[in-house]
Amino acid sequence: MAWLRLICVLAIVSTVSADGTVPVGQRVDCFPDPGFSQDACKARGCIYDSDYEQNKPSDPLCYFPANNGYTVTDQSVKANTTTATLTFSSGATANPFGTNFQQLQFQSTQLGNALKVSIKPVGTSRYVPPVPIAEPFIQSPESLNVEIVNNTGGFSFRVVRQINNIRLWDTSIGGLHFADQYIQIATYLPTDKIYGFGENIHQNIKHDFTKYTTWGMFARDQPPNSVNGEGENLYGVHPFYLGLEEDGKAHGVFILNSNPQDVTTGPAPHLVYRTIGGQLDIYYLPGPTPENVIRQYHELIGKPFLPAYWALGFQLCRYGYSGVDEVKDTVARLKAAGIPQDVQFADIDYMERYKDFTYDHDKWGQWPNFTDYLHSQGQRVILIFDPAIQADYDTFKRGIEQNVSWIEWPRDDLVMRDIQDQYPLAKNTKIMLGVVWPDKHVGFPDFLDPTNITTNWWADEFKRYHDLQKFDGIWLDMNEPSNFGTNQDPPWYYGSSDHPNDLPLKCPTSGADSALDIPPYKTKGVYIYGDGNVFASNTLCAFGTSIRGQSTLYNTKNLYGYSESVSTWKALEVARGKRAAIVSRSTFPGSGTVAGHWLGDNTARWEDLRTSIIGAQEFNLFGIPYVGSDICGFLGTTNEELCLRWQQMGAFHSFMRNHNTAGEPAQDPAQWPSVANATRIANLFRYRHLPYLFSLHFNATRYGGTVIRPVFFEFPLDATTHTLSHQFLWGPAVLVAPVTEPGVKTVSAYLPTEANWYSLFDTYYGSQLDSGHGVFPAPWTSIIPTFLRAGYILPRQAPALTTTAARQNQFELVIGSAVDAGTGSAHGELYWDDGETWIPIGAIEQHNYYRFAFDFSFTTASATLKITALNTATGITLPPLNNIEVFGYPYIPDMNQFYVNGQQVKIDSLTYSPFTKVANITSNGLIDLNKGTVTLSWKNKSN
Ligand code: MIG
Repeated sequence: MAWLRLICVLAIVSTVSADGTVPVGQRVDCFPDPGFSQDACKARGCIYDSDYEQNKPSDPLCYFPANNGYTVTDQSVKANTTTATLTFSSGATANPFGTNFQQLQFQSTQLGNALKVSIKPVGTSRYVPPVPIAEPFIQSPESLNVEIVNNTGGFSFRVVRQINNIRLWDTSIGGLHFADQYIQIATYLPTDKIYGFGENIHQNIKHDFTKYTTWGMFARDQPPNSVNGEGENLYGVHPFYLGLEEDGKAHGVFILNSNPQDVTTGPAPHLVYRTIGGQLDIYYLPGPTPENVIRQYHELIGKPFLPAYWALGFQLCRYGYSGVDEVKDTVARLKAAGIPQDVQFADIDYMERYKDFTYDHDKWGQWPNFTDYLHSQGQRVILIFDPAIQADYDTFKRGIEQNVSWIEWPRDDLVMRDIQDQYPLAKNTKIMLGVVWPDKHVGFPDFLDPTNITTNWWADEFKRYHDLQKFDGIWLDMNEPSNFGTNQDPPWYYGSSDHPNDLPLKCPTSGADSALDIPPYKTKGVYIYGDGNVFASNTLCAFGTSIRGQSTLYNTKNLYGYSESVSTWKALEVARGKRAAIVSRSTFPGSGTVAGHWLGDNTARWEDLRTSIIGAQEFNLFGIPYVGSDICGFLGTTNEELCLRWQQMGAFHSFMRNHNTAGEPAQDPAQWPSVANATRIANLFRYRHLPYLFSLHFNATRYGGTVIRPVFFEFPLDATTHTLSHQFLWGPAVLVAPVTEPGVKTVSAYLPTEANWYSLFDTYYGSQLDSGHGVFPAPWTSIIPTFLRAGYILPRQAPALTTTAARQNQFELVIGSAVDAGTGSAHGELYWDDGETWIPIGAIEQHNYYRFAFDFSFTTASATLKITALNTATGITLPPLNNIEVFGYPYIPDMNQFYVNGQQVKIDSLTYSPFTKVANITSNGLIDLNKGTVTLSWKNKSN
């Protein structure tokens, strides 16, 4: 046995043994594509391991040697920039998917306390996404350093947290390659507590590093699979993660690249990042708190837009409404059931044969009138718009006349004449015509057009349409972009009753013109769908041109939804001129500056309810806090219990919309008395607390950061929180524990022990609860377990059936006292504005708004609530603050000793329970917030 022991010792002292083998847990896969065999592996010059372990099927058996083929041949340090020239050694393992550039330039730059590392070939310019990335001076109490290593393992670099030398990245794991169409970089990680990367379905909020897992990042019209997904790429792309280190400090890493890409996480813990174009621009953010990291990230990519206040109300949608009458009945049904509703949607049904900027004059002829009616009721309308424009009607014609830019064929001789020649308007163009919902072929606007022609045309179309009917918000679908039946023979829609047999788009699959469509490495986002899948599946050809001919979809497809959102922001401003909301299916870093997101075509299953809780938290990391799922489930048939629980949970998501696909039974909440009741209760709770939710959004717009927050963000030192996937926080102060399974009337939840918590739901309302693990009642007839953190004050407002009405109601405060030796305190704030004035991107500081700080404290003898107007607005009248509820109050307030600014005032009613320790003070006109800073105080009864 002596030899065996020796091997073990070797493996411990050195990760790389003499023959170049690498332990199974820290490999960089040399065969991420299909077709693996021993011979194929060796042909790549990689190391083959014949020792397949049945129970570890994800271990790479073909892997790169643990060194980098590049060595440092030149290095210089100037001010805050380190530059190095890397040269590829002739004997090194070659790039399996192309020829490595001989020389790379490595450059690291300090951005204040953050760091940017760029790696690109020397002497060749590479595509960089045209996304406005501010490279600000990021401030943090912590700094990051970069260290270049050049030893027998070749070049590697480390990004080190200065204060404790923790290596956030260490690329000495090997596997650096950089060819024209295959770029790979791998690194050890300091922690397996990694959150983010998207858009994918994650079963847990924390990544699983016990095995190798690869995630596709390639925008695709792909319904999420919440049951047995395998890393599918969904609608958007977010190459960003947050890492939580051993000591509770957090960092962030953002890779700015918009080509098809994927990432593998492995047990070392380590990760391997692959992209098939562009260059590596990697941003490292020092935190050190999780929320710091996210704010720093949003400083780079842009802070989230502020939704109109009404856009925080409840929204109802479905695909397949038969016409206006059905919508009318539905809205009336909700109202009769007392369910608050702010927004009614119309899906593509409203259009005349699915053409944007039209409506069906038959079944939807009354829609403009109904829109006016909804407005008279204080309600709003959001309409769907698809990006693709049918090639033979006015909107398209104006586009041609105005010289709009489109996704085009790269050369005239490639144009599919049998399609093009059908359309006089398109005949003499290279516009790449595809097929979506409309009856005839469609063109795809190039929203990255560097002139403003395309955006101006788009905005003008919205303006013309808005003149016909006064929609309020905009729903952007199909913008991956999605195209029907590409390269399919016959395409799936042939013979469909709702779609003519339009010739499908064919993209090259061989020959010189297929270099982009059939790249050497196609990424996980293509491979996962099996044989026959290519870049163009479900979309346009990779070589289709964009940026007015300067680039290709190969580079920019992942930006299509982002760029459409930016153009639509302009359209909203021009057409409507008031703040609203845009929700977009495809997103990229920066999308949140102009749009929100719904989590796509989920299915009416408990699994989907659960993954949507994770998805909403992730999109808050990604800078898109205006996010939610299709409540009750989009695909499939929902059921009473699932729908009820989903309505209850969805009431805490910023974008709260029930949506259902065509052909399924109606699932608006009034379909079942129980769901109607639960929704009414959940919505009333939501509407009551909207001033708090709005304030959270306002903060995110001002500073970046999250609205819905993973629990560990506030308690990074509490390891139990690190894996809590299905509980979440509303800002710092409210913890929500949804019901996520059938047949239960309780929820097991964890209340972080570093804090104290009060019940904010029906059971034990206002009482302090034991921290730690607990089981809480969750009947169908109340809201789900929700908790107020001690030390925080929430602003609220008496609810109503619409936010329009609720905004006129009295303000209230609920105070969760942090009690210490008979004294107590709590703090909070309220932002308030008129709810719908347009705010240009980045102009929140010039906006007309109120901000109040609330500071509460008490002693045995008395209590003081100081309200400070930190910012005041003009022309806005605030309703009075009439009610104050104090949790954890140990004394009996004396009703006859209340003072406003020192002047004694009369109180209409006061209740106090020595058992719950809740004091409730009500008085009409108690505090006039319009007067600005004010102090309320009272004395306690002496025992
Ligand atoms: O091909 O507009 O994700 O919400 O109802 C389906 C019809 C097109 C997909 C969207 C979904 C919407 C549906 N759309």
